[in-house]
Order: sequence, then structure tokens, then C-alpha cells
Amino acid sequence: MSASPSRPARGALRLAGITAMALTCSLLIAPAAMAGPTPAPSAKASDVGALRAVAACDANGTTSTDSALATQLNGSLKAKMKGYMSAYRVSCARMVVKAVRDRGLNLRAAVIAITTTIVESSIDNISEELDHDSLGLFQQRASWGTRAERLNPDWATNAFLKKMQSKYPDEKWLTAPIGEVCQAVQVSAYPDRYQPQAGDAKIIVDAIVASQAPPDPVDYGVLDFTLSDSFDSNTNTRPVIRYGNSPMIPIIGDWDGDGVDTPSAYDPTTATFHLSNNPSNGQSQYNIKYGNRNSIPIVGDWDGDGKDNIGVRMGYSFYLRTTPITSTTETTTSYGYGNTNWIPVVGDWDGNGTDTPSAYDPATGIFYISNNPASGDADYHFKYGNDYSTPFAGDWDGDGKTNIGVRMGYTFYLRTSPVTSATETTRPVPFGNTADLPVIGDWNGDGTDTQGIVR
Ligand SMILES: [Ca+2]
Ligand SMILES: [Ca+2]
Ligand SMILES: [Ca+2]
Ligand SMILES: [Ca+2]
Repeated sequence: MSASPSRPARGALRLAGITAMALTCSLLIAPAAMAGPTPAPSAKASDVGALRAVAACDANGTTSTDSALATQLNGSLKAKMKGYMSAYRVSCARMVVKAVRDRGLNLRAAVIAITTTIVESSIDNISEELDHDSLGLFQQRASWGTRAERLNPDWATNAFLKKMQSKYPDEKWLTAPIGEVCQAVQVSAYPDRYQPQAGDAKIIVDAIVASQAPPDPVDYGVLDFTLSDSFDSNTNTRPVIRYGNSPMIPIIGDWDGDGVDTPSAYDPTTATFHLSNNPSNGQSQYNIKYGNRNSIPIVGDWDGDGKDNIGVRMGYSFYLRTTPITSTTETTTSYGYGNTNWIPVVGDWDGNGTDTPSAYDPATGIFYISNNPASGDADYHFKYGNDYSTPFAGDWDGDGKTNIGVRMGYTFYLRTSPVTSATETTRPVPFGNTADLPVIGDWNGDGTDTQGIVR
């Protein structure tokens, strides 16, 4: 089966069917009422077109970006909120996303929370009691908090998330069906209403995140590589290796071909690889400038000599440095593969001794695996993990063929079935904390890759 990961032509952005946008935000009536059906006199909180009193979500009001996103979303949403987004409702969703990020949670939590607000309030911060004594975006009852608290989107979102985390300990909300998580928190009389809105909630979250500057990178200080040779232990089996420092990106490779992978680092500010066969002494042996500032580093054995080489991804292209890392001569092979935002994964998928770059599409969660990526075609493609996963690759069973996996929260999910198989078998390996960076390598040279984290 062959999929083409070549860049698809982007469809023309479909503009919203709404012509009259109420950009002035009088907060005492529903700002989205202009396009909806005639408001019912006895509105329920869940009625998307109903008039009701609402409170501001962002104390600073709505922005021009909120307005533009509302237009964009009215063209792209598919369910309840299609045609009903307004700058005000985007501002409310924006505050929910902010609360999730400030809490340090995976964006799946934002999708869960927005799904809930779509169903409960049509993303209106409802300030009148329409259903019992419920108030706000999440229609929280009086038992949840004061009126002021429930009408504060930051407080209300955190109250929602706190209950979600208590109902789904050990980050189980990352893998449970979204509608099920919403219902567990809300205990609604209509448990089936949530899941059909989850797709639109993701579209809303993605649009808001894409409109914002990326969050400041985490400052890890000196990079502490905490590595394990075992899938079973949730503690490192070897001494922590301190090598490089933020904002360097940890990379892993077998530079000398002895079968043992060693931590190294790439400095995106100078586009320089700092490689070492003995990183525990903190000294780099090879410093190679390659690529441009903010390139994404990749590592693989491009020529099958048993020693890893380096490369970078820039835009939708891979650039492979085909000369050995011991050489200052620079030769490059390059080709396009997939889209700009795809995340590279590298492996010897067919076990012929040569690594090939492939990629993971974070928008869909699909891996596009290729033994011949220069052709632009994928040999295998399949979805693995949930949205907002971090992809990685490794040989989990030591058969010489690379498998894939994803990290969600603090758990490594190893796809133990071969990439040639559509059957999905998984081994979950909890290791480290959510904020840690995952790394994969054969630390002891036994032919099997295992997990590690950098903090
Ligand atoms: Ca080595
Ligand atoms: Ca090589
Ligand atoms: Ca190969
Ligand atoms: Ca190993």
C-alpha cells in the first residue's frame, strides 16, 4: 500500500456563510444571535442560537484575531457551532486554552474542555441561571463555587480540569474517549451529546494555537539524560549523563559504530551538532555546523556502514549529511517529503542496515513510513496514538527493524507490531514526567532500543 505524503494542494479557504458579524460585543446579549434561528423565549443554556446574558471571558475584550478566527471557524466547523462562532466565543475558547497551557497539560485537555463548553453553553459565559443554578462556560452548579468564580473562565476551566484529573488519575484522560471524560466530569443527563462535538473542539483548539506565538521553550538548564535499559523499571538504570544545555536539542546516535548509542546535542541557535562517544565527561568530540538556524536535527545511518550520520529537516525537505561525522567535508543529499509541519522519525524499517527518514503528521496522528523517501512516497501509513502525541522510533524487540511509538503525558507507548503490519499491539511504559523530553537509544549495545528522558 502506497500513500503519497507529497504536499497536498491546499484547498481555498472557505469563508463563512455569515455576512453580518457583530463585532461590537455587547455582553448582555448573545453575540452570536445574528445568524441563528429565532431565539426561543425560554432558552436552555445549551441552545446555540438563544439570547441570554453573558459575561466577558477576556477582561481585555475580544481581538481582531478572535474575529478573524471566528470567520475561519464558521467555514471549517462541522457540527453544532458551525456558523455560530463569534469573536466573543473565540475569546472564551482562547481563555480555556490558556488555562490548560498554564496548568502544563497536553492540549488534549483543551479539546476535552472545549467539547464540554460547546455542549453546555455553546461557548458562552452564561451569567443568568437558565438550568437550575448553573452558571458559566461549563454550566457549573452552585456547589462548585461562588458566582464570581464560576463566571471566571480561568477558575472555571481549572475547576473542570481538577475534577477531570481526579476522575482519571495517572493521566488516563489522555487515552479515554473524549466524550466519556466530559461526561465523567459533568454527570449530564445527556451523556451522548459530547463525543459528536469533539472533532470541532479540536479544530477550534488547533486554530487558536496556530494563531498564537509558540510558547517559550522550557529552560532545562544543563541537559540531564536519564536513561533506562529496561521497559519494566520506572527508574533510570544508569547514572545520569549531563551534556549540553538549553536551548540545545538532545539527539542520540552511534557515532563510532560500536553498537552503543550515546547522548549528544544540537544547538538550534548556531545550527551546530555537538557529538560525543563519551558524553559523560561533558566534552564534545565533533562540532559540526549543518543546516540553518532552527533546523530540526535528525540522525541516521544513511550509508549502512554501522555509524550514524546527521541531517536536518528544513521546511518539507530532508537534508542528509552523507559524509562521516569524523570528516569536515560536507556532502549532502536532499529531497522533499511530506509537509512543513511534519515531525521527522528515522529508522531502518526494512532491516537492510540503512536508515531512512520518514515523518509523522501531528495534525492527523498518522505516521508516513518510507524505505525510499526520495521518491516522495510512503510505503506504510497508519495512525498511532492520540492527538498531540510526540512521535519516536526504535527497535523494541531487537529484530533489526525499527518500530514506532508515541509519548503521551509521561508514558511511552511502544507499537510492538512491525510497521508492515496494520495490526496494532502496544506496550505502555511509564517513565519520567510529562515535561521531560523523550529520547530513544540502545544504551547498552544489546540490539534493543529502550527509553530515556531529558530534563
Ligand atoms: Ca557508539
Ligand atoms: Ca553511516
Ligand atoms: Ca532500511
Ligand atoms: Ca539496549
